[in-house]
Parts: sequence; C-alpha cells; structure tokens
Amino acid sequence: MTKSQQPTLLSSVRMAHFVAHGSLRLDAAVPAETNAEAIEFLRRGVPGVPFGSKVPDAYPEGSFPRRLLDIPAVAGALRSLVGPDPTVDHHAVHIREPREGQAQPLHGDAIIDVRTDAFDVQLMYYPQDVTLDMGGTLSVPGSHLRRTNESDTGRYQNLLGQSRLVCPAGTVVFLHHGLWHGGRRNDSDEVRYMFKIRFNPTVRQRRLWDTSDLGDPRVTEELSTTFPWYEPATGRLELYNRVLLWRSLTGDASFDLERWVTRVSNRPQESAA
Ligand SMILES: O=C(O)CCC(=O)C(=O)O
Ligand SMILES: [Fe+2]
Repeated sequence: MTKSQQPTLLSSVRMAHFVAHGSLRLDAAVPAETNAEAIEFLRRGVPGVPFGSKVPDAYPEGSFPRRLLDIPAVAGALRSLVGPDPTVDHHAVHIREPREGQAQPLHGDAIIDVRTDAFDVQLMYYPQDVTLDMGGTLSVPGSHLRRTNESDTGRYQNLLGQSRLVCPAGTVVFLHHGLWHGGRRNDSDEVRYMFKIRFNPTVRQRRLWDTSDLGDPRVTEELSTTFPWYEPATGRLELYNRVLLWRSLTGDASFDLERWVTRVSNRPQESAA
C-alpha cells in the first residue's frame, strides 16, 4: 500500500451496523480491471494455504489476493474488524454452476464458535455483477449470535427478512463467522464466482476502528435494530448477546440496551442486615 492509500477505517456507526447485522457490505469496492483479472484467477483455482498463515506469507506482494486486500476500503474494514496482522484461517473459491438445480442449505460456517468477546470474519468477494437469478449468497441479517446446531439451521426455509445478495461487480462483504448463509441456486446461464477468505484476529478486538463518533446517537440506533424473524421475547437474546459484544469491543462495561444485560448481571454479594 502506498502512502496515498491508507486504509479507510470504519466509523463507530458502521461497526455498530456490523455488530447488529453480522455483516458489512462494500459495494463495487474493487475496480473493473481487477474484477476482470479475478475471473481468470479464480477459474484456475487457488491452492490452499496453511491454517494460521500471515497475510504476507499467504499472499505475497503483487499477488491477486494481496492487491484485493490492499484496496483502502477493504484494508480499512478488515483492520477495523479484526485488527492489524490477522492470520488466514482458510480460503476457497465458491462457484455456483449455471442452472445447477439446487441451493446450498442455510448454515453458519462456525456454529460451535460461541465466543462473546472475539470473532473471525469471512471476506466474500464477488468479481461479477450478481443478479437475482445468479445464486448470490443468501444470508439472514442478525442471525450471527444465535447459537444453534449447524444442521438444524439447514431446516429453516425462507426466514422473514432474509437477504439474497444482488450486487455490482467488485462488491466485498464481510461476515461475522456465525452468520447464517448459503449459496443460492443459480438459475442463470452464467457461472457465479465468489472468493472467500476467513481471517482470525491476532490482537484483542477493542476500539480498532475510527472511534471519533462513538457518542453519535446513531450507534445506539444501529445496535437496537431488530429483524423481522425475531420473535418478540426470544429476540431479546440477540440484543443481549449484541450488548456483550459491544461492551467487549468498546471496553464500556456500562453499555446496555433496555437494561437487558444489567438485569442479568445483577448478583448482589452483600448479605441482608
Ligand atoms: O457460495 C456461496 O454463496 C456461499 C458459500 C459459503 O457458504 C461459504 O463461503 O461459506
Ligand atoms: Fe458457508
């Protein structure tokens, strides 16, 4: 990255959006010439890298993935979410074949991973325009903190508020590792490509973004978002887990929404007189 290409860090409002939705979308972040090159690169297949590889080892300077990761908006989002020097968990090229006749069941990639104070991100890069019939990734906003068994998730069909990705070429989406998602059926005549890299943080995920707007009322508004599939009482579970994550990310142990966590953490130690 040259000096003129400093990473563009996320604001607190956008971080709060990620914490509520479990994803963050950067539309057309990658330039057209890079997207054209990507199709050839992905078609050839991308050999795996060892778990825990450092980015410069996995993707040497000048390589296609490295240039993708050096785009200021991509670099800034990654740094804001998992910090400097994350390691590569794995990567994969995900192809939805033309008229393949089936979809991937809804799933979380790491449903056993119930950390409340850390998370991995999955970068998903779409080098082509993805139209509604091309099998864009389906995801369920706000599902990342719901703990279920992996195959149970696959039994759910068409949750209210689910989102089927339609995006311009060069879009990059960052997913929290728990988000429910799945590649959809490709009903078009075109191959749909997607390149995914999962990153593990190597530092504590605390205030890694541009925190200058931390007091903006839109932060709490974002964190209070509810989604159509939330049932009123159990939907509080999502808000509760979200508060724990936001407390951990900011270090502000007093942050709460509707006092849910405050109530649950009330364990007075003093004996009655
Ligand atoms: O192909 C897709 O859209 C989704 C693939 C997938 O589930 C993944 O990358 O974890
Ligand atoms: Fe997946």
